Amino acid sequence: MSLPRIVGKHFVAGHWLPAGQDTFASISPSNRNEVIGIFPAGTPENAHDAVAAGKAAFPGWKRTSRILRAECFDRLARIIDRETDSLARLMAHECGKTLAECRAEVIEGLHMVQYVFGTGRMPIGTIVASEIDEKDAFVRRKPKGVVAVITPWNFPFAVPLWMLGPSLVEGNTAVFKPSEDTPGIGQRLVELFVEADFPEGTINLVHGDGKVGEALVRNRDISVVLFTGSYDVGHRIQQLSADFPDRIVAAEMGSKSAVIVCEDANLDLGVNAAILSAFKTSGQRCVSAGRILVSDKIIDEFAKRYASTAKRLRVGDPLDPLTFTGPLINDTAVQKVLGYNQLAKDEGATVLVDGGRILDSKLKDGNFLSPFVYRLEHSSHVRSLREEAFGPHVALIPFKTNDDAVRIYNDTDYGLSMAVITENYRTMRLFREECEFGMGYVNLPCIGAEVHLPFGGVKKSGNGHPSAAGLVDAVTHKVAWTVNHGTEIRMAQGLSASV
Ligand code: UN1
Repeated sequence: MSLPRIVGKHFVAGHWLPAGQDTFASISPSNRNEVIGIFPAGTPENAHDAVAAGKAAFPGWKRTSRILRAECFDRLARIIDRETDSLARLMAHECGKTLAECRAEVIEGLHMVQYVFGTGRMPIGTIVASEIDEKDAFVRRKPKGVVAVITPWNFPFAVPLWMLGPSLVEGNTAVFKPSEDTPGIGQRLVELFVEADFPEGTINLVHGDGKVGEALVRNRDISVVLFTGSYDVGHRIQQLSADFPDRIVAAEMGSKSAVIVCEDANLDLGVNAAILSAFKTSGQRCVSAGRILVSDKIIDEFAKRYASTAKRLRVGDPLDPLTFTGPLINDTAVQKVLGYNQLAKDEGATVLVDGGRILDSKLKDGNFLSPFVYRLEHSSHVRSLREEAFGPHVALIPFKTNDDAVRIYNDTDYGLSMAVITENYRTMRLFREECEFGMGYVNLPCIGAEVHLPFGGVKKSGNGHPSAAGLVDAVTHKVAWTVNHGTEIRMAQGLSASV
């Protein structure tokens, strides 16, 4: 059943602005005949107005008691809880993730809101010692100003909340630009902020593509850019931001995450973890595994079981409770994955499951792809083992020793997520210490992070703190505050105070 069409609007300084001439449509990835809504294509002027609104609201919001700021999030939590089902349904229609996954995502967003509310009455700085006994020294945090929140389609509700939550509770204001593939759920989220009574100008929304994103990034009144998305866009944001000396860019970009299945692995658990890592969300999580490294002692048996499980995964309608995974987000994504499937073949892969477009009559109007699984020896110049396909495309790569597995794992430009399947604590520790990653898992898939943990990677995956609770450091400026309780000046480092 389709949903009523959304009338898209920007939200600036507490007002919903009707669309002008230039609009774009949000189309369901399950059925290209289903229009979710029509949205205004943001202009540089819209971006400018939204930043100006955030700037105007900043002084008042910053001075509002932290506890009152946090209480807005308590109201928001109750509204999200009430709306869980309708949000999940809209999300499933708009981004094609299964209803169960969409519910989990709404709950993940809710967890962030609850976490942020909880921090309202928690300590917000530290008291440190001074060399001089009459001096008290404090580390305090100040909000940085207006934060640009630029988010992807694949977590259109939770990722914005990971960013907006810590930003706003710390006293910043925000301009939010949702992905142009999921503007409907982005707008719905802002409606909930409005209902929760966040003051005018504290949260602003502009719709549109890279043009409006770039206008935000070029605006000197933006103090922080929080970004999750592709490496190319993230890198462009970093380059443009180099012109602003005190701007922080926290970027979470690509990955070629992996599961490492060791010789001693519990095979059932290993197969399950590797299937979830590669194919949940059709491989479209930033943490999805594009590589399964498997000990050469067990790879034959592992590959047999893995391929037979991958073949029986149900790809289909996200609203059908029996579906394991839904479509890809759009045709560009489909073409990219098909290109990597072909590349793997050209690079000498042994194809174990030859996935591709699903053309059966019920799914032909959507972007449905079945899993593609192949086996290939590691070698540094093999592109399909290094580059991100962002879809249901996964390599099984044999390794001889655990040290080889470390070397193979690290041999990409990325470093986001890693899971190791082993019963041996020394093995586990080796991978923890030697692999380059942001999120590490043992006997689990390499997806499924929780909001109170840091989230972000290294190398071309970004700079480690764009999303989830660890973000507080990116959206605040730490200040040292030192007070003398003596009646005369005494200096640290033995520095003379006599004049
Ligand atoms: C993302 O893929 O962009 O760790 C975020 C996970 C989710 C978040 C993924 N909690 O799989």
